[in-house]
Amino acid sequence: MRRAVCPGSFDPIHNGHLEVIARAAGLFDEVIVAVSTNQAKKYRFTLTERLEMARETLASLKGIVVEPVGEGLLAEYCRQRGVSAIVKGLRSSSDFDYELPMATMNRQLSGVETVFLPAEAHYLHLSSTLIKEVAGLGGNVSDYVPRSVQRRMLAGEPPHNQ
Ligand code: COD
Repeated sequence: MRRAVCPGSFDPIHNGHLEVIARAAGLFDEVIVAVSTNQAKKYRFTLTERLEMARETLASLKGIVVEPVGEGLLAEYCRQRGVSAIVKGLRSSSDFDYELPMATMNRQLSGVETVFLPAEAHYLHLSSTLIKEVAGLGGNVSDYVPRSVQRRMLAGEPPHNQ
């Protein structure tokens, strides 16, 4: 079985993420959507909420598993789970500059390859940060996030640390 991982904070998951995950599912037998937690980061949504939003949104797609990933090395997680590829979406050359050293390090650490998928043009500008800013200022983000995310954003909960 060829298994890949799509890692991210997904705070929250948005249509740019979903598009890349769906394309990854067409390339691999199983795709793990690995929702990360980093104590140094301040999240808008709890880990439980980020997992729920991803699971609710991806429930209808076959071959996709959503699970939390701890603070350790992603390369080690891939080795333990028999993951042969990390799939990342690329929006820009700055994404590439940021991702390339990590891809090389991950391959050297555990042999896992990184597969880069060019972001869909319609979602090139999307980031979780921008979506939170627009929604926080009262803008309509319904074209950019799935319903389960929109619902939670409208509920307007305060920031969390986890
Ligand atoms: N279109 C397409 N793809 C997109 C878009 C978009 N509009 N926006 C984001 N993406 C993709 C990117 O590939 C991104 O990597 C991924 O979605 C997740 O995005 P975010 O913002 O949810 O995730 P980040 O950047 O907060 O997550 C960072 C990781 C957890 C992936 C990263 O920190 C990591 O790999 N950590 C593991 C720790 C580790 O092993 N460190 C050593 C590295 S060598």
